[in-house]
Amino acid sequence: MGLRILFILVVPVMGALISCGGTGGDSSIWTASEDNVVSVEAYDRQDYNADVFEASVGTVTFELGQVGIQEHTLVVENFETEMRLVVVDGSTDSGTLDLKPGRYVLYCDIAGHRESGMEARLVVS
Ligand SMILES: [Cu+2]
Repeated sequence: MGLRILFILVVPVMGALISCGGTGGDSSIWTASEDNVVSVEAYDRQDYNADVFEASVGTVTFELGQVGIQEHTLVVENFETEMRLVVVDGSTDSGTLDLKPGRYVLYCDIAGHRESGMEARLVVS
């Protein structure tokens, strides 16, 4: 009798967990917060947390975090001299750019990282 009650309770919970897990992996677009902060995380597998970031026209704040132990940077193509964020030893970094509507490319400028996948789009509208 006790086992039967346990079974009735456990099965629906497992089903709920499985269905939650199935929906988690498809969102690679990251939209800036209401104050136009784009939060980027850099992973040891040489990738960022999203393939596409979205922000609003004007002053865009970029925040870079490090997940893992590798040093990474974040720059915006054609704006490399205006902002270069660096994370190392668990640090975070942030900076701002004034951006017009358009499509931009974010990347890590450490040798080989961009080619390995540390590149993402930024859509400003
Ligand atoms: Cu990198």
